[in-house]
Amino acid sequence: MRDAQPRSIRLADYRPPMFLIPRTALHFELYEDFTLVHATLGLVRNPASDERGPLRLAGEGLELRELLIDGEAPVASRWRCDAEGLELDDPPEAFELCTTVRIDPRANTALEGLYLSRGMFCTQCEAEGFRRISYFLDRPDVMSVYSVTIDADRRRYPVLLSNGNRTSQRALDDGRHRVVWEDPFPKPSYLFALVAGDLACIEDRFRTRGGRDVALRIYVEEKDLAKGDHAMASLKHAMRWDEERYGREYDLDVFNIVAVDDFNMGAMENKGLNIFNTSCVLACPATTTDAGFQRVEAIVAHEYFHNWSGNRVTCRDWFQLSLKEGFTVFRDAEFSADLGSRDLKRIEDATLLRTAQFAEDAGPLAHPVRPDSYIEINNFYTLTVYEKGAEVVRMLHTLLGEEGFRAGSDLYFERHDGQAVTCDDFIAAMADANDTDLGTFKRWYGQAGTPELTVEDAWDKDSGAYTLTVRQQTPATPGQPGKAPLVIPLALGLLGDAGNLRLTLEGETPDGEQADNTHRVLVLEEPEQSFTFTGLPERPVPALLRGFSAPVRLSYPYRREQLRTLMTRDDDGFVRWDAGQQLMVAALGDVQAARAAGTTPALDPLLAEACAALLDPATPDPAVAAAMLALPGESTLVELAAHAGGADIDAIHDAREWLRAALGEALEDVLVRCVRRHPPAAAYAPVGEQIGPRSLRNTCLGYLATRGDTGLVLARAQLAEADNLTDRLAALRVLAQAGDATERETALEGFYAAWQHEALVVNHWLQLQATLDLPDAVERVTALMEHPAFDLGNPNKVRSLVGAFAGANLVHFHRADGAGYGLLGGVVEALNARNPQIAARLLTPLTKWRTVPVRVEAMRAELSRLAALPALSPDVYEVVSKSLE
Ligand code: 0A1
Ligand code: ZN
Repeated sequence: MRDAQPRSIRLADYRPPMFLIPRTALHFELYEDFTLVHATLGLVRNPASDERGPLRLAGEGLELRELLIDGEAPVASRWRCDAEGLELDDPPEAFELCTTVRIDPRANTALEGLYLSRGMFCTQCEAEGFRRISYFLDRPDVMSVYSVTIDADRRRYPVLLSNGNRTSQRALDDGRHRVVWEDPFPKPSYLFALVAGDLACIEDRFRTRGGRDVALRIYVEEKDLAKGDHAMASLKHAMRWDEERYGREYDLDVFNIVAVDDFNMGAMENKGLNIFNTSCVLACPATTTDAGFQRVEAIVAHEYFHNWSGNRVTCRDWFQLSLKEGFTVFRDAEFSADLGSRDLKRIEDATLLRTAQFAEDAGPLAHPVRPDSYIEINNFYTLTVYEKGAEVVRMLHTLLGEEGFRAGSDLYFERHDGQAVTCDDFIAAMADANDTDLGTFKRWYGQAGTPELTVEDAWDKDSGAYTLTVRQQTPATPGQPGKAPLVIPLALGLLGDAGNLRLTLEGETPDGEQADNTHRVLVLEEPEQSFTFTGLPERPVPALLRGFSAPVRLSYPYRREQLRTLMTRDDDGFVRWDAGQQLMVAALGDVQAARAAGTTPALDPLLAEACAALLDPATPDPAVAAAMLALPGESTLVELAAHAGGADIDAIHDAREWLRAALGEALEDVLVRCVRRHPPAAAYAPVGEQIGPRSLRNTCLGYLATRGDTGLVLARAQLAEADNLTDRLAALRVLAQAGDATERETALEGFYAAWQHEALVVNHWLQLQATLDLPDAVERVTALMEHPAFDLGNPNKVRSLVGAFAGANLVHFHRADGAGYGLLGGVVEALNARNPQIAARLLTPLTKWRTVPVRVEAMRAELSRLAALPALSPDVYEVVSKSLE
């Protein structure tokens, strides 16, 4: 908690650690009401440091019971300990430090360090949780080989786990037992993990390419045993994929995953012992949606991939977080694209980036992929570090090509195995392996803000020359008034009447033979550049930013017919989808303009015809059709409007609902036919052949919800007959949103009665209600906070109800009387001391006050109220103070 103003940590102040800790032995004595942690650390002075003076070890909330230096208690005046750690005067060049501390996992509501979740001990040490377990040099560049002994009651905690391989196990007196784990790989303290509980496990094996036989185990509560198979299959796919695509093999004899219910994030890549939020690992048709199954697969893979990109090669300091996260998100995105639909994965990622990351980059908390400073590192597990960081890695892949990129990644792993390194080291390996200079490219790591590309074209009919002029500019962000041009790969094609045109840039010789000369990656690096394509038979339609080749905003003055052409005819799935979205944005603009002028809006016939075509039985891919039929989300529209000067959330919502109803009306028959054409599969399976048709049917149902009984009848039947959560939730949403009050409450109560024993389903139930567009939405959320199903101590519940309301129910969160802000502020206040990490994360929607001009005062007032609270955690303090600046 805050006494004085929390201090900023700056990248520029990085110093190597004074001491290293090559060996760490920990002994845990776990009891119901306290835990003793005995640590024996072998410390040696770091030859890379010339710092002298006292040695500080981090430690928080620890009650020191014993302190020995080389086996002896030091003189009292030679050491001291405060709320942040332990200080030793004039430490010897090499010594053994033994400490015993008492901690209270039961009272740990912040879920950092060692805590209890549903009677199970578990840990979360990233980023700085280890200091809540023992005094340590709790920084990622101090890597140690760990030996961990765990004692606990054998009946209550039959399963005792830590990192690495289990080396011994024996019974102790008094019904207790002892297990020892040894991890041969040096690791930073943030990768330490311990679990103790009464858990069941599913087991499998994997033989690595090099012949190592690995035991795979997923530990869950007994009741969830049937829900681990999908994660296990995903893990094996990920292990094989990493061998094939990156040549990376697993390196221990066991790989354990544990599912816990109370967890601040999605999952954690602790060496050999991944800990997962139950929501990201458990899966079965009745409790998991199609998207949920895909999420489990992606997150299991993400954590597994960290074994190399993060664990074997880790970060020197927390400013380098994207070194492991950006690279690993890129790796998991490619994995998902290879196993599922590449186009859909790209569309999903581009959507996330354009809505949430662009908003972050345009807001008060904008920061570079490698931040320059922070108050609380937990606030920097952001979309910028993860998703934009992954886009930066993707751009490298685009620029170097698959082979060049792989050569760079091989060199990176080989050069830095066992080290804690920086983003510069990653870029240097990529550059060295490809004999190229990436100095300018590196600006992506240091410069915040979303670059804006403005494209103009000129056509010379006589010579058949077509010139594209591209300007780039990155807007100012807090602390960064001026920006330098970036290296931006702009992938494109040119469409003519008969399809893709061959591309020959001025000065090149036309290549008549090469089959794939219809796609090109232009490399931008100047504020303005022109590219002339020659020998074209007709004026083309430019298909720009294919595959979303860079995390930029791009503007080109497309006419609607051109968008229609791209939507139906471009080779690239992202461009086709994006053209459709732009047509919808234009149609929404028509509605808003008509409303503003007091006239009746009219549906753009071009859009209606394009949507009808997507519903045609001949449309090849139902999953892509569903994505293309989905209206741009309100958050996307708000972000776009905010960029253009300020968003009117009520007008956006009204226009979007009008368009949904207009398309529902115009296409009612086709929509109904499409629903009937895609009946539920005989037996649910989360496979592409079923997910696509299901998604298309439920998208149609969403439109038909605007058609009174037509939609309600279909939804009632679907809810009654569904054998899976995806269909149940889609139907429930229609009934709860479009039905009358009796229908709504009956359906919601019936659903709860049927599923109240399944926590993850209840989370969906909370989330669905939090995002209903009903006049009393705020009151409903407030009432649900008192429901027995809600628990302020469980981050999943808080996210499902309060996070979903503030982040996705925009009109009601921004209600004119400020009740939505008050609700969020109240929860943040309640969580500030209890779980600061979650409190600070929840605040994000309130920090975007600049985007909503008519609510500036009310939003700032709530932020100011929070800022004035006594004992604000550094987490909340940082978000509140920076967003008020
Ligand atoms: N490294 C994990 C996610 C994670 C991040 C931070 C945490 O606490 C602040 C916990 C977990 C991942 O990328 O999956
Ligand atoms: Zn990660």
